[in-house]
Amino acid sequence: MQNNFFIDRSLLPIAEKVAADERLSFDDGLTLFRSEDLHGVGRLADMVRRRKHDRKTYFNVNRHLNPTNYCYADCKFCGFFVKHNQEGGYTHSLDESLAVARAAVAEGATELHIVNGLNTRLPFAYYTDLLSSLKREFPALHLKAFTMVELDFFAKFYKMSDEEVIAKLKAAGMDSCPGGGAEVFAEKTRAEICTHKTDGNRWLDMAGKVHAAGIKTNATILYGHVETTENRVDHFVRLREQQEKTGGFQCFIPLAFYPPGTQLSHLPGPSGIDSLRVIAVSRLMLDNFDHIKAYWVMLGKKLAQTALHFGANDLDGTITGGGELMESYKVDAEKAESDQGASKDEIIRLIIEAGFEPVERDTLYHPLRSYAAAS
Ligand code: V47
Repeated sequence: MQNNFFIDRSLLPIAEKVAADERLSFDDGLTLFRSEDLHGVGRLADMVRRRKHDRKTYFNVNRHLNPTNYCYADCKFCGFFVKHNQEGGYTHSLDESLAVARAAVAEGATELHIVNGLNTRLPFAYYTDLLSSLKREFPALHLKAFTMVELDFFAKFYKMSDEEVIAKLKAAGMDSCPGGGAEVFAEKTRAEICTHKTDGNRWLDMAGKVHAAGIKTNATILYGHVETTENRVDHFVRLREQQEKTGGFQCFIPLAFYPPGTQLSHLPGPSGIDSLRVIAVSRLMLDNFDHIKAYWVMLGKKLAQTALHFGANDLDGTITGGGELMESYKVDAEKAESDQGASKDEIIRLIIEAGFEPVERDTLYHPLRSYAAAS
């Protein structure tokens, strides 16, 4: 039943908390996910989004680099990485990676987003040489490199302490870390989809150690596979608690599961409605995260644009091509529209069309340039 505020009655206690800027509980999270009033949930998320950022919507010019796709982890949701005994594996030489960076910088990229498979046939120097060579040639290029899962792998495989791994990578040029590898923290579900990988608590612990070293990171959730509603809310609450402790998360990115080519290809993947709901509930639950990203590569441009009205305030980067991992998940509609990603002009147009004000940012959310806002 609705009231004068056109919000379902069951959401009213939550609406009061949101208006008073109070923290929502685990049960509030479940209520938001289970509410039939998607508009109501979206309006509450929009209220928070506007309180934090008004109409500002951020994007950056970046490029993904995936130097090696060999990985021993065998995650069921992953359709990209391969094992050493399988076809289709590659490891870029240093020169190949530098060529990717060169092309990105020529196109105006301010960030390189670097993620790898867990490759058991490379020395640690492969990664430090990569970072230091990139920094030598492009001192101003921000290197957003390595997930918490990779850092955990480095510590165990190369027999170093976490602190040592982080310090060596930082010295070589790691400026911040992307949010991948979080998937779903809840133990039972995580064990079902990624048996051989860093567990949820270890992921959070490593993020805390990276924050303690003065390095910002992002966080993600992979949704729309076998996870439950409780798993989603649990994920938000654990991230929120970690943020209270170490405060280094910049941005949260819900990642819509893309089934083709994975061991879970029989699943349908999340609907557009579900994606809007995950974005809105994450905005409402993660009150101590500044930014929520609608990652257009996986959502599709039109849904990402809509998500700006459901709590998201960032569209991520333009992706000027070359990131094998992300290219492989780009939704089919987007592939048909453009194999080259989105141009800066297109991202700006998407944001203005949605009624927001585009702000080009660097990786650490310093504004670089604002564009004419929609009136
Ligand atoms: O960790 C893997 C996810 C992540 C699939 O920090 C899949 O700014 C959908 O973390 N369908 C890597 N998703 C990407 C990532 C990311 C992307 C954009 C921005 C940032 C950031 C981080 O992609 C993996 C995993 O969770 N993933 N397989 C799939 N089939």
